[in-house]
Amino acid sequence: MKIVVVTLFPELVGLALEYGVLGRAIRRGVITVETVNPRDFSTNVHGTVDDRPYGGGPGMVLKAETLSAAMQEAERLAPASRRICLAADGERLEQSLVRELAGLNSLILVAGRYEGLDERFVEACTDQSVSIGDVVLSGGELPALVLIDAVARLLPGALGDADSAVQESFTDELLDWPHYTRPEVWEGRAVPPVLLGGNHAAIRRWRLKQALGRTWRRRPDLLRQRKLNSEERLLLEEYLAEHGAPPHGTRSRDCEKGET
Ligand code: 9D3
Repeated sequence: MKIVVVTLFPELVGLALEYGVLGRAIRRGVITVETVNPRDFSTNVHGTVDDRPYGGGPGMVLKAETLSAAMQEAERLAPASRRICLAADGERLEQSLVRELAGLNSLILVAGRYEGLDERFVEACTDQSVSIGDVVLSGGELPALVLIDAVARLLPGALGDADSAVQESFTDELLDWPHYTRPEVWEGRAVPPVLLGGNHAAIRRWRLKQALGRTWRRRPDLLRQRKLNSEERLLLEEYLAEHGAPPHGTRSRDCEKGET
């Protein structure tokens, strides 16, 4: 997959792409990432890329002309790409969109800065606006990297043999179970004995129970979207019996979210 990032901070984007799974995917040629800097397409000697908002108010707006010139260069590098704006007011990034994007040959990602991009550029030159969630950041570069990371790990050849993008189906759409490694006791805290026994059926049941219980407690919205089979209902009941009533302040919130 070919990815072009339109950004005023190409070094920031480049640095994050050297590490971990993403770095290896790039070194292996699973993905290529290039950057285009709107600053290089400024029409005046000062390298101006932004200007004050019409109608007044705080902050600056990235100019449509320089963005569109940068976009032309990006489209020359990666023709016929999905063009995605990283913007605080975009649709929320979710794994379903990540899977869709992982099926494409190329992406152009536009990272905004300041108050945002001139809306006419967004309308005329991009296909989609994406946000990584309801949190206020100072620009689109980190969200662009989040998106690249999520997409890259789904591409064939990106993960090592030790990793796997294919989750066991029974824990799909649930939070993870807790993990432990040596020593068996750390600062008086023991590893759950079932994990030491080598009874693989019991370990599987324990992990599924933990995953269900944690999801019920922390993300009831996820459980509501997912049907539980009879084993899962039983395990969740066991979890709730074993862990007692939720702590003060959380039970009523869970109920408000529609849980029983
Ligand atoms: C009216 C309030 N504005 C500033 C407080 C809105 C605003 C403008 C620009 C908020 C954030 C930004 C910069 N953020 C992004 O460019 C961004 C972003 C984000 O802030 N949160 C989650 N996802 C993204 S993707 C791009």
